[in-house]
Amino acid sequence: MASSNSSPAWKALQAHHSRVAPAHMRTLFEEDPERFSRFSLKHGDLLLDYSKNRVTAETMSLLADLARAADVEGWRRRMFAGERINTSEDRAALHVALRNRSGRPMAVDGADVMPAVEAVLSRMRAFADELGGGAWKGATGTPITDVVNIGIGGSHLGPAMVVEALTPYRKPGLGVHFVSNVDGTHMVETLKGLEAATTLFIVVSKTFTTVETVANAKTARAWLAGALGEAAVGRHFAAVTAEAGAAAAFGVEAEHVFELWDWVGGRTSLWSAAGLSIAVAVGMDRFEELLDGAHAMDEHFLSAPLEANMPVVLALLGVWYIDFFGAGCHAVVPYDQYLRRLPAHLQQLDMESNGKSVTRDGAPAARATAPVVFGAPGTDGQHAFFQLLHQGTRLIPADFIAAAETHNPVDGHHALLLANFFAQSAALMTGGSAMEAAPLAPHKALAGNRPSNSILVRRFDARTLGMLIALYEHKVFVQGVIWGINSFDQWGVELGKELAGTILPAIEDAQPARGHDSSTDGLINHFKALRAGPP
Ligand code: G6Q
Repeated sequence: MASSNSSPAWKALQAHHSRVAPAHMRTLFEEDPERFSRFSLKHGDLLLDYSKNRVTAETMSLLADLARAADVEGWRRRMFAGERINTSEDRAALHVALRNRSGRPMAVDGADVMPAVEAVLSRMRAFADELGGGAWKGATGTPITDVVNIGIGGSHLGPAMVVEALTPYRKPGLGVHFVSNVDGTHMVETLKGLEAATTLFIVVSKTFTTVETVANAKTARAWLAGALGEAAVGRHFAAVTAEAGAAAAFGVEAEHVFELWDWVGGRTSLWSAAGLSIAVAVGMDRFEELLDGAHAMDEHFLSAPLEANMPVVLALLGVWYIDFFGAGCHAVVPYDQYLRRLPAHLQQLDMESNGKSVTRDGAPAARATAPVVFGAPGTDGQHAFFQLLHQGTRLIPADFIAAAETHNPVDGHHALLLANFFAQSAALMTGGSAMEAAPLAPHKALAGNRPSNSILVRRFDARTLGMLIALYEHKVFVQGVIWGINSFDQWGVELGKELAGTILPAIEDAQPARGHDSSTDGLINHFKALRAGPP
């Protein structure tokens, strides 16, 4: 049971909040020289410094009480036990099995899923080796040089983010591209410069019904068949899906279909064959290092006490700001160009998982849930939205993420980058009054007391990246538990998938649109008039 607003844990935090909210972090640091070591955690090469938050030891202890009252430990056990915690879809959420490197069985409905997981991993290895080694020949007998991943949402964001993040580990000679948008531009621009004879498409769709993916897959097939003939399709398509029949009907040969299971949610599927493009891009050894890293975070999440549990601590800090300070946003700023797509991945993970206003049992949520997650790489973000972080009227907690080693050590750039990483969180925390006389003084003053977490790793490699992504997955899960919501369904997205289908006939119909609201009819009819050309 999630604790209600009137539960002792919640009330204790409310009372505590009114006492600590006015405190400035600058003072908290002055009062406690040990604050950094008291409020930081380390697991492997990953350090989480959460000392620049508006918390005291008592805050953290009361927040841990809240987690206990919400039975975070029980839900964690249920998730790892493969129970059907995704109640509205009556499914387990067992993505942790995909990176279970412990040798222990993991079961859904009493059946160990690990043999099937291992079997798919070894098929992925064979596929990635064959492609990477040039042994996979297209229909004309030439090796494949380019792979195009077709998928959207969870079947796109994670793999695309990881492939880019692991650019330094890319296999030479093999281009990996991503097409997600139903806007034909995405496919057209991607296919420019590619040769059908040397291109292979991986269609990733758990359902194999997603309109965007099916449309893109059909366009890709037509392009391929147009160049090489229908008979060539089999050598140039693979699929990752829970619906093998639909993939076969599309024309993908059975030996090129990789299985997904209903207990794998889209936004946590990059660890499965949905990450096939990752395995192709960096090789299966690296892919398994990614799994190893995630597994290391899973073990930490399972075993560390709540107070010293990184995902739990991050989750509780988020709840603290969202539900007690009224914060509505959360910024994610990776100080690493290769992690450019991380904010988009975390945006989906967080907002699709916890962007809910009803609890598991269908009652209205008693408190605010997921924040608006946004971000951009540092230092670019500093020149875009940081002004608002420093001086805006809203409190926006931020996560800063950086590595001690760069993959590209050129002319002091990394020191400059890291100097910004350290300086920004410090400035947000301390603030500063301007050495300026009126009237400019108020404009230049930084109030400070703006919270951030800093995550510092040795180097962004596959293992560290796996840890980092799993850290956020579990953070989001814990927050869902505290809010009493099901983090694993996405009915808003499902509904959205159907909406365009009802409009499409009105667009294609020669008659003016009618019967929708007047705005929708008006827009469609104006669109038709524009498309028809000048009157
Ligand atoms: C993720 C969501 C959603 C999904 C896409 C693609 O958790 O469920 O983003 O991944 O809509 O769905 P398919 O994989 O079924 O095409």
